[in-house]
Amino acid sequence: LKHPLNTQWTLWYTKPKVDNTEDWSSLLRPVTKLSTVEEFWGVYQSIPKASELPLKSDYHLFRNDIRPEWEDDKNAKGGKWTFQINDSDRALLDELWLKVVLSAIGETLDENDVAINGVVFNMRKKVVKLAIWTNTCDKEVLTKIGLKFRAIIGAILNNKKSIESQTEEEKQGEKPEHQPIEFKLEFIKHADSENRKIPPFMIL
Ligand code: M7G
Repeated sequence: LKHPLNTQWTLWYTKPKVDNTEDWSSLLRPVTKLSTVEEFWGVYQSIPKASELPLKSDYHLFRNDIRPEWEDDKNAKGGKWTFQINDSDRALLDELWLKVVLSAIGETLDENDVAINGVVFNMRKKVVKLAIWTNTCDKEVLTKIGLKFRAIIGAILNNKKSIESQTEEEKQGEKPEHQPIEFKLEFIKHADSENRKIPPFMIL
């Protein structure tokens, strides 16, 4: 028995640029298409974990034939919610990416199933970026998606923190106190993507 996904998704990979003769479009490649839950897990087991990607490479998982580029018609009027994390904990990075991917293909990010175009993982120097790409800049829609994104990240970061603090506190026989971890999400319109001086359209 196979469990179909709501739509087909395409996994894309951007390989790292080694010299300046290579432009963006020559580095970006579709890897495979996914139509069922079973196909998703099969691919997930057989490709490198997100945390194992080389510097300057990306994973992109996009709905149907939408390209993971600002220029695609379906992306042009939208933008991306982005979260940056400076942490080398591989298990944490993999969990963050997996939960974001599952929420995208499980269609739990957006009540109406229409605003999410894809999700992106960027491996960069000292930082990993996670993004959710939308086809709209409607603030009401974006707020709902942004809050879901926050909840996913918050749950994972706070869980890690409470496990770490438990072991510390246990040694001292004290009850751990729970200060939620602070972090920021920014929404950047694709139309502003090439000009990094423009402030984010929304912050959560
Ligand atoms: P990035 O991966 O979004 O950011 O873009 P970062 O590497 O600074 O963290 C890096 C570069 O890749 C951009 O400056 C562009 O040259 C190219 N690039 C990335 N994206 C997502 C696009 C795109 O959608 N279209 C085009 N034409 N170039 C892109």
